[in-house]
Amino acid sequence: MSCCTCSRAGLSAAPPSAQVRPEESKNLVTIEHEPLIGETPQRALDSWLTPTPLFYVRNHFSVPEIRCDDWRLQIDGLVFNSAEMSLADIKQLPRVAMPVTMECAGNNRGDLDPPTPGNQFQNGAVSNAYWAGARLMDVLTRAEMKPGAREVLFEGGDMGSPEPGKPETPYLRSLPIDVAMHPDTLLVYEMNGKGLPDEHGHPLRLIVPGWYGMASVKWLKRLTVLDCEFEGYFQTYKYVMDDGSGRAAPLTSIGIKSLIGSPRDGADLELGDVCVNGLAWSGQERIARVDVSADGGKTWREAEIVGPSERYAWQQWHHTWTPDRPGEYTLMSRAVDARGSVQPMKSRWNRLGYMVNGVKPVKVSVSTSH
Ligand SMILES: Nc1nc2c(c(=O)[nH]1)N[C@H]1C(S)=C(S)[C@@H](COP(=O)(O)O)O[C@H]1N2
Ligand SMILES: [Mo]
Repeated sequence: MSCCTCSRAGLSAAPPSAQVRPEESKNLVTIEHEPLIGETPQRALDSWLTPTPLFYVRNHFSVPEIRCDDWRLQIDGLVFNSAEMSLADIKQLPRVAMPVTMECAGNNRGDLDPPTPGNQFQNGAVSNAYWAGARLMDVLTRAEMKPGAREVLFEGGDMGSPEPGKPETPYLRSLPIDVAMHPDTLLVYEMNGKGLPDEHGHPLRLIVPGWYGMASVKWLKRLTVLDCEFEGYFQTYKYVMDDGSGRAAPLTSIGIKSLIGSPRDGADLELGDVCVNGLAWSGQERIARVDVSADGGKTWREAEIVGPSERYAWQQWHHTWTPDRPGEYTLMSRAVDARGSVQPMKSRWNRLGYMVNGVKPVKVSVSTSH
């Protein structure tokens, strides 16, 4: 088997300093300027760590102006020790660092048929970074939750009216206690080895590994321990799978998914070895296998798993495909995770356009070289 050197060239197993290649130090693919919503450009998806300036941004409101010196994290609700912590207090807690892939629940919404309202994301509302901070668990343990605690509510420092006619609200989301107390749920102050940039939640954000991005509240201001299930705009009305049957289930963990980074859809290729490569991820599970089809899903070949394998980060893969004659081909990739979950061939259509994780075809044409 011939070896694809192209996919290996982009690999870097040595975090945390993300490498920004000069030709990539451009911009996000902007969907909205204010509040800022931007996708990672397709060309950055061949790098395991997403360079910080190209990490997708999804803001519901304007980025709040926060001065580090004045900033405090307020901890209250059903706890014995209400407290205010400074950034220095949080940095004194044991430091944890890990790579985590974050995906917006609306990633690939633009592929749904019939279309659904909302940002028409293509592939790029997903990125991978090295995050560092303290365990939320350590903060909650110091606060000592009272019996009856059920959820922790997180308040962001941003606010506004989420849609015309709705009252102003901060960005608010809650987590069940067991998720909040999980040792991998982090309060992070560093991204790819540097302080958090303003648009990614400076000075402190939550990272809930394996969950869709909406759970990872930015610009954290307040944690409140609750004895009930929180209801709110971003918890109850958005980020729920609503298939029209009347039962809308809240989104939690990222659905298994893969994408082909190269070749691109519509590419003109020459007969010979073709390097097919891409990424696969599945919330909290490692990717066990990725299969590739060059005939629209009739037959599949196992791709080679390459690069770092980390629990919460996407997995790079590649496959050398040698078409035996010129023509039009439909390439597909399909991932399987360590628990045996298989990426669905088709996404489950839902009213708000979330969890679009179906197999995504890439059409290419192959001609003889001249
Ligand atoms: N405070 C606050 N936190 C937030 C959001 C927001 O608008 N405000 N957006 C959420 C959504 S929907 C996603 S997908 C991620 C995006 O994080 P990023 O902009 O750092 O990529 O942040 C989440 N946390
Ligand atoms: Mo999102």
